[in-house]
Amino acid sequence: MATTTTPTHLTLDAAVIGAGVAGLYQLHQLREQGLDVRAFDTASGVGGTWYWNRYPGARFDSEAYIYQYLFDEDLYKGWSWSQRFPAQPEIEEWLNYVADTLDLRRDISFNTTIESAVFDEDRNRWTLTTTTGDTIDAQYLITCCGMLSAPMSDLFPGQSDFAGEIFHTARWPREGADLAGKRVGVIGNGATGIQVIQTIADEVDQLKVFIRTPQYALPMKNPSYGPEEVAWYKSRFNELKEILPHTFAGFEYDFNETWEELTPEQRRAKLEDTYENGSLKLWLASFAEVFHEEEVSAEVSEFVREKMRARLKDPELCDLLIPSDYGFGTHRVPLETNYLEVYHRDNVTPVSVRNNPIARIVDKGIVLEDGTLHELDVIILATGFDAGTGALTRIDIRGRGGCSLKEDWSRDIRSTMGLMVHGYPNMLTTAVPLAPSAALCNMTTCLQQQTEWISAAIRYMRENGKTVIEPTQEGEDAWVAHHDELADENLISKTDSWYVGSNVPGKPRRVLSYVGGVGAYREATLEAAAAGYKGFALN
Ligand code: NA7
Repeated sequence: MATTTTPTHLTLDAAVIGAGVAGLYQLHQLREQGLDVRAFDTASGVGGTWYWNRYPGARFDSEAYIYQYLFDEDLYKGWSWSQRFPAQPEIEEWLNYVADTLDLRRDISFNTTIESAVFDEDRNRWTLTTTTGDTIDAQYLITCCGMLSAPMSDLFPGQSDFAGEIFHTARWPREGADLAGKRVGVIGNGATGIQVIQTIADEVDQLKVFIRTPQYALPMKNPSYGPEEVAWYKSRFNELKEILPHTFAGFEYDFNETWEELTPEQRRAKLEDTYENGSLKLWLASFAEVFHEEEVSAEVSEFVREKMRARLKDPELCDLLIPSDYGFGTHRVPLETNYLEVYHRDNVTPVSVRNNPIARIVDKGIVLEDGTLHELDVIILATGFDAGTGALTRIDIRGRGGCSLKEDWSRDIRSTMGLMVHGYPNMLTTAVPLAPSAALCNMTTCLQQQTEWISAAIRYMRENGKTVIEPTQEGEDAWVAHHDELADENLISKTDSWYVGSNVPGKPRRVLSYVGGVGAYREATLEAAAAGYKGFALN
């Protein structure tokens, strides 16, 4: 017999969508400030990205000890990592530790999906509706939905005809998937695909990797951490707290020498040294010119190609797997462990789909445009996300005068510092376009900054008797112009990837993340606040 439940209605000061890295901290801050606040998440547990991305091989590309929150020394030191770049289960455990230590669970509604959010101009409040018809009335709507959380999973005609199993990496089954002895196809070789491919090659019977665009990949050095290493990084808490918010990408390392001031030998030594670090250091702390100057980009790209060639050896593999038509670092740089060597195995076949794209999926497998059928038991879609905008456009968000965020962003993707959008009063955003995020930022560094800015803005409003905040048209125009000016000078703007939204058909092209640096962004947001929220109207 079907059971019916009566929809509930909640009234809050603030509703937070998402219980990942941003949502947990936002909830904590606003609760500490005395607000009646609650977080909502589709998932059955905390973690956001680290709840959903439980595919084989999922792990950090940021050093674990810089990915932690830095607002509370005891919270930081109460957790010990087992590796420099730990895997998803440990990261999910850490976020559970955070939720438990801060006693956050009592203010989170799990298994709850927000379907719509409508701003009522008469009352200056938001009404959120869940997929089960519950409603939430809140003064502030705070979106902590993640930059990379709306999977691109419905991509090929015929997907539902496939007789085997299809998984998108970000919707991997909690109980795991049995790949042993199976014929498995992986579509996509971005940061995610690379982690999956290198991890499952051993386990599966046959692995076919469908490759459209090759990637520059850097080898990861991932030592285990014992008591000595843990004591070492914990002793650096104050130093890290001082450094991270001010660097280009929110990491502990930064660009500190220019290409110009070094001799060719010194440049080479620097590239070798940062490469040997086994991290993203070559990308985010060798030469900033790699993002702006074609010549530097060409030389650094060739350095990485040389390293890849030495490992791949086979010229055909080199052709297929080493990029030649875009510069190093203009895509997200993946870290890998024996990824290139995977293609030397007998059970692994790379399939180029650059000139012979995937046409459809049929009951038996994947069919390419020339009619070739690749028979498979399992298809893994490592095909990425509708980054930055997708999480919010999948919710029906209506601002002033009924304007729709989905419609607005389908014409032009705009925001004010990635913190608010003109036309959507009292909606405060994290991990949305036009702020440093995911692309060129250690996420926790950026999300701490953004949530702290939001909490401070709300405190300011309460202390000053204000109830509505909204970026002005002029304020938003100025930020968009500044963002675009920096973006247009950056070689990222010339390369196709999720960084510019080109992976989503019809998405307006714009460099999604702010490329002026995490430190510079932070200064700009703090200056606006210190000037009485310059660029925002407060009433
Ligand atoms: P990415 O980096 O967007 O990679 C998606 C991959 O899927 C990429 O190799 C794509 O090739 C490929 N793809 C997508 N659609 C197709 C079709 N139709 N045919 C063939 N190949 C396709 O997503 P990830 O999940 O790896 O990483 C996202 C971020 O998560 C990452 O940057 C980190 O910040 C964490 P393409 O390059 O478009 O030719």
